Formats: sequence, C-alpha cells, structure tokens
Amino acid sequence: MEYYNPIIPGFYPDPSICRVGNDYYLVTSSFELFPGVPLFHSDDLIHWEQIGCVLNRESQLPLGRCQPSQGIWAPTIRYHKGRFYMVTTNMSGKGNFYVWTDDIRGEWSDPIWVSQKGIDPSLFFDDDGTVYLLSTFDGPKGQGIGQSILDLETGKLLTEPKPVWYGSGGKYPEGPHLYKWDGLYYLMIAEGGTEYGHMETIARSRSPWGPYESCPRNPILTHRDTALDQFQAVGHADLVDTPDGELWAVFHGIRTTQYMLHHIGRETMLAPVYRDKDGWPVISGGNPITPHMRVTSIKREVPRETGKASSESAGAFQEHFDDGRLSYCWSYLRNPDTANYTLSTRPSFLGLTAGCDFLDGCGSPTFIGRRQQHFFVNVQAVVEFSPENENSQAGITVFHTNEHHYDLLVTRKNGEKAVLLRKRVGDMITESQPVYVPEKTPLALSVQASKLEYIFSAGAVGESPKVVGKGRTQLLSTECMVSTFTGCLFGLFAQGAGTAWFDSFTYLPACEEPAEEKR
Ligand code: 6LW
Repeated sequence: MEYYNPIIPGFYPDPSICRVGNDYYLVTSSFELFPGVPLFHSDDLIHWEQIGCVLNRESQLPLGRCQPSQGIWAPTIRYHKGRFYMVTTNMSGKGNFYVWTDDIRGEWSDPIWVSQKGIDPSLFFDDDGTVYLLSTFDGPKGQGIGQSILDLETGKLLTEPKPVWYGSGGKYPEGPHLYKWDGLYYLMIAEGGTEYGHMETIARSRSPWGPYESCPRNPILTHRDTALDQFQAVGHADLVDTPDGELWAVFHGIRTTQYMLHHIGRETMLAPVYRDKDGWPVISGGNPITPHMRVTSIKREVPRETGKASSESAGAFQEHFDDGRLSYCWSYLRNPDTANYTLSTRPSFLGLTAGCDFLDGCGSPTFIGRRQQHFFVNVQAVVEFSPENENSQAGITVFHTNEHHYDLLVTRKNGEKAVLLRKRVGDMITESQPVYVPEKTPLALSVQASKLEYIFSAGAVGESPKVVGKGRTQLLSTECMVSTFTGCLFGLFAQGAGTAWFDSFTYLPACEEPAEEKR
C-alpha cells in the first residue's frame, strides 16, 4: 500500500485522532483563527475531508485581540460511550476546557472549564470508568506531565493534579496521550520543542499513576538528526487502531524550503506502528518519515486509488460563493464582525465591507483566509471594488501574521484606481509602483507561488495580467518571526473604507517537484 505525507497539508498541527467503527475523526490546533479546531473525517486514514470546526460560536471561543499564535493550542478528541469529547487550551481565555457532542456533524456543547493548569490536555477513559485528565505540569523536578481524575459531568477535578512522568530528558515534555495495552498503561509525549529537535517518547507502568518506565528505544520518532531536505520537526503524535487491529500514528512535521526555513506551517502526517516483542510501539518501522510512504499493510488495502499524492487530493479548490455559505476551509482572524460579511446581498458574490481593523493590527480585520497547502500553487481572485480613496483597500493577501504579509491590493493612487503590492515584514513596509486599472471592470488578482517566491499579477478580467511585484517566501517563514505556530494563508480582505465584491476564488496546485527529487 502507498500514500503520501502530509496527509493533511498546510498548517494543521498537533493532530489528535479517534475512531468509531470504520470512521476516523481528527482535530488540529487553530490558534487565532475562527472558527476553531478544524474537524476532519476519513474512512481510510489517508483521504481526509474537513466536516466543520468544533468551536464555531464566540461563547465557545472568545479570542479578543489575542497575539498571533495565541488562541487554541493542541486539542485532543476522544469517543466514549456514544459521546465525543474535545479538550484543549485557549491561551487567550481561561485555560483548559472541553466540549462534547453526541452528533459529530452537529453542534458541540458550551465549554466546561477545568481548573487543571498546563497545556496540551488529553483524556483517558479507563476500563473501570475512571476518567483521567492529563496535561503539562510544573512539578518539583521541573516541567513534566501531570494527571488528575476528572468528573466528566461537571468538569470538577476529583484529585489534585500530580506529576506522573518528567519525560526521557528532552526539554518541554508535552502533548501527552495515555493508552492501555495488555493491562499496561503507555504514556506517549512530545519532547524537545516543536522545532528541529522535536521527538516523540513513550513510557509504561502497571498503574496510571506510575512509576513509568521509559522505553529503551526512546525517542520512538524524531528527525532531529536527518538531512534538512527531509521532513523536519516531526512529533506531537496520537495513536489510533484500525478495525483490523493495526496501529497507526498521526503527528505533525514541516517541509523546509531552504536552510531551516518553512512557511506553510506544521502539517499532519501518518505512519504505521507495530509493537515489538517487548510490547513497545515502533513508528514507521524505526525508519524516517518520507513524502511517499510505501508500507506493508498487514490486513488492509486502501479502497481507493492512492496513486495521487494526498496533498493533491486536498488540492484544487474553486469557490464561486454560490451556495450562501463559506466552505469549511475558510477562517476569520479572531472573532469576526459578521455585519461586514455578506453572501446574500449579491447572489454568487462575497461582499467584504471594511471595518475598523487592518491586517497590520491584532483585531479582526474584514478577512477570510484558507491555508496554503502546496509550495507550487496558482491562486486567483476576481473582485469588483471601487476604492473611495488611498485608505480604501481590498484584495488578496499572503498572510502569516499581522507583521508578515504581502497584500496585492486595489486602491486609489493620484486619484486613479490602481493595484499595488504592499509588503509588511516586521517593522518594514514597502509599496510597489501602482499599476493603473480601468474603473468599472472586474479585476483578476493572481498569486503564483513557488518554493522560494510569490509573483503577484493583476489585470482586468479577460486581459493579460501585469506583474505588480514579487515577494520571497523566506520573509514569511516561521523562523523569521517571533515564535509562530501557524503558517501562510491566502486571504481576501477589505480595509479602510468601502465594500469589495468577490466573484470567485481559485486555488490550483501547480506541478510539485517530484518527491524523489526533493532529497
Ligand atoms: C502545542 C505544544 C507546542 O500546544 O506548541 O511546541 C503548541 N509545542 O505541544 C502549539 O502548537
């Protein structure tokens, strides 16, 4: 059997997975994006479809004016006695909380806040009905993993959280998940930090409270010593079994573009797991994780053709704003002012009305964005916009944070309607020369992305576009900014004044370099 990593490309990090019958459900972090906690479904672990977001009400996810990469960190999804639970941390709220639903494609409950501190909460349901809540924990020996018993009905802790394992010695023990096999409790965590030293480790005990014996082969997953042109920073894993009894791991990793740089975030990947003669899990047979995975699957054949790369299957996307609601892949920045968005005023148009926030700030500018999932991709938006003045702007942006974004925007220059490229990198802002365009004609705004640069073009629909400017992916890389956990989005926006009418948005992956040539 073969498949391609990442199975969910684009910045969908910190994956957690559960299975109900033949159906798998997976959630990832979402930070300052709203709605929060993207929710995916698959029936073969390889092809994934987003079926919504877990947190789609402000009462579930108040984000305020949070800083980039705050908001939602590291969710865990679990299924127990007919009910789904998702537990996570709102770094811009009151800490750790969980929500539940009996209908995975319906609404989730309001938050049930828990008093346990730390991040990366996880739930474990023991055979005797005890529910354990795990998270990072600052104990007498430093940061480790803490655990308490939880009353699931009320969210009350029935025991004081206490440290159960400090990890195998790597920094930042986090991302805990507890499993039970053959009567033993296996505690799997991430260590080393989510960057190039990232790793997954595991320990086991006869009791959920320990003492935990560290696996002699730790780390059971890491790329910290691999060549930089391979996936890096793999870790933050969760395990799931198949109906046939196989074990698989999901985790995140990064695809670098050049020396230790990545700009499309930490992406969800998949690898098979077997248990060795001593019962310890072995991920990917102890081999590195590769873009093209060829695995001997013990008992299962993926029912559909897997020749296409998973990332291609997540690939081509066309939005014509026809059906009165946005596709699930779109996100707002923090909680949106919904009065500035309309899909009903002009049928088959998305209307974006400038609010008081700008892309440069930490509010909620009028913006919808979707993750960049491919290095090589052609993106185009068709827009009707009549800017009132130079402050009136609308267009398409390659957005990483409020201090790192490239905006191909329509505005007014010297009294004329024009398109220009405004680039914000840290405290530096540049503007290209304006390209003057006709007043009344719809405009096609295009971004041609490759591994190292974005080329921005614009022109009246039906006419050949003019190149407006270029921008390096390097300057939108995570490594070029203060700790971000996110990645680049392609966004549509309006700011300053006026309403922009978007007729369509297309996302067409171009030919990627052959995986084998990436080495
Ligand atoms: C996540 C934690 C982490 O909660 O980053 O660096 C946080 N490690 O596991 C956000 O992804």
